[in-house]
Amino acid sequence: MNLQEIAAIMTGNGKGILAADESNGTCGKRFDSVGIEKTEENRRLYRQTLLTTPGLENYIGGVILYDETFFQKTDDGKPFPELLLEKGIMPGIKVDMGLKDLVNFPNEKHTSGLDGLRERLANYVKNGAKFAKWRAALTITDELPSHNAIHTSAHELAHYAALCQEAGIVPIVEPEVLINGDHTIERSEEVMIDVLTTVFKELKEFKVDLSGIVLKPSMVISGSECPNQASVAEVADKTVKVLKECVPADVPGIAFLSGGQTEVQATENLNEMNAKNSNLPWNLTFSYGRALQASALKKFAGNDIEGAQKALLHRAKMNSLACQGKYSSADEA
Ligand code: 5MM
Repeated sequence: MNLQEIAAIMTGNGKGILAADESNGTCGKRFDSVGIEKTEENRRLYRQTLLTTPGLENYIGGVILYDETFFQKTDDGKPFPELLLEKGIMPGIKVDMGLKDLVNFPNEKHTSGLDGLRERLANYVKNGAKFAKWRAALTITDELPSHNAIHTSAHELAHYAALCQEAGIVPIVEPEVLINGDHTIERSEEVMIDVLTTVFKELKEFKVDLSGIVLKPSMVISGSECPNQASVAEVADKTVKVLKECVPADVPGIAFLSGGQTEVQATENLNEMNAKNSNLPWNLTFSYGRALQASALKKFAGNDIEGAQKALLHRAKMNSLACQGKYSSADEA
């Protein structure tokens, strides 16, 4: 499979991506919130529940895994990447090694993990990975993000993306602009334009083939503490406007992160974008973690495996409808 074929499976035909790549630390926070003990076996059982959901392949074209999960197996001994490939779902791997403090820039981070990445990618490819993911995270205040934080994050993303393509797999390029803070949607728009412009400049510098990447951005949205929350229509209009301005048409797919939005909010915003814009050059879809898993995790915590799978399948279906602009709140019933 070439890069374009992989990206089409991940983001085309009304399908999106399940982000199940929480590192052990982040997964631990999620487990704490519902009272599940943080053990390797519980993480395996939870991920097994998600990945063996009957019918998942109707709505999900790719699943992002974390290193530990990538090498785990089902109860009957099948490696998770193999299970996904059999369903026609692309297995992916988070390859960044997390956020670190950016020297001389208090309260800002950059992403670690470039050292040895070429060798790590070769091993993941040998074990079935078809795509990878790398997340940068930028904080909004009146002054931040700094020019240097944006530039450093974009440069690291582009270097990673070039290494993925060299290894024959699709890079998900994830420059997250965090929702935390009391900023307005206008400030979010301004920052997003700066971030995406810089990311595409750096991707060009690294000679990355844009037809073989998937962009995973945040939506243009009000800060979580902003007293005047923008409406669904405003989020959709501003997000699509910024993407049209910054993202070249060669990019095959844009798969949003949910970034702290509720399950329904993330679906409504995505639906509005697709319902109002029929001729976009890229597939506009989802790569949600919390907004696909929140209800499923609660059911799993209550030992209701079937309920967890039903909840995941429901959210995946709602978001698949949203990719096509066909979702309505009546579908939630
Ligand atoms: C922003 O987080 C990504 C998307 O998840 P949400 O839709 O919940 O925002 C997600 O893929 C994230 O990158 C992974 O969960 C890994 O996070 P950590 O914190 O473990 O690196």
